[in-house]
Amino acid sequence: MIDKNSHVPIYVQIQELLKQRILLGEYKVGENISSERELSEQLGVSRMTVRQSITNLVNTNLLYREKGRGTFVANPKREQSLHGLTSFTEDMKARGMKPSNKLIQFEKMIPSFDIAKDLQLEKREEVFYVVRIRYADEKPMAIERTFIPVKIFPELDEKKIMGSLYTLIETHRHQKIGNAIQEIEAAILSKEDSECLAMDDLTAGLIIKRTSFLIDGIPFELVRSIYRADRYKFISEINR
Ligand code: 16G
Repeated sequence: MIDKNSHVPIYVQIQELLKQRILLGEYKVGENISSERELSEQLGVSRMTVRQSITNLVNTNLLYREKGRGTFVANPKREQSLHGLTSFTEDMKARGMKPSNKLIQFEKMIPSFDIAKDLQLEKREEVFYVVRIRYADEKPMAIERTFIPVKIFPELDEKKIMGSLYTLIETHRHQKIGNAIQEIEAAILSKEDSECLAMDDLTAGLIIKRTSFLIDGIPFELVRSIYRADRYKFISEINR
């Protein structure tokens, strides 16, 4: 299996072998792969070399390590295009997955100065503050904390928000969604957020802050979404 006379470095050969095992379903998503010791014995190579190959596969997100538990096959990441202003519900349905939500918090409040400024609100204008965990095929993908000016959707309530916010705005309020400004950054998740997303402590998340506007330029949401970095990646086409 491993050709020590080959010009292909041994660690690369091991990587290819492990990739092959994943591809053939010998190692399944979420499954613990053989330990470094087992692999080094099986392949007749040093543990150091095995470790290097595994580290490379962890770095390319094909595998992930859990402290004290071993090395597992990672879930392929969902891709989200950075083109087009789509909703979570639309994105998941487009991938043939079933979206669902868990409502963690729903309240009416006076926002902080910064939030009011982003949403172009007058002093003491109220917002709905909504915290939802968003699932795809029952797996937690993201936590979203959304501020929606009450004047945009006064009749919003805990029941209505269980569906898609964008559908509510477009079909129930008959308002057209126009554009959004989005910022993306990486961060280590708080303990609370990693628990909500069923992740270990100290794992990375992708934080997306989006301010979205109706077609007439009025802001209708300010959202801070935290996506699981191991399940999500964003792609964009760039032209020169
Ligand atoms: C997406 C948006 C979020 C929006 C939500 C509406 C990102 C980063 N964020 O998650 O801003 O509020 O979709 O989804 O894509 P919904 O219509 O399914 O409620």
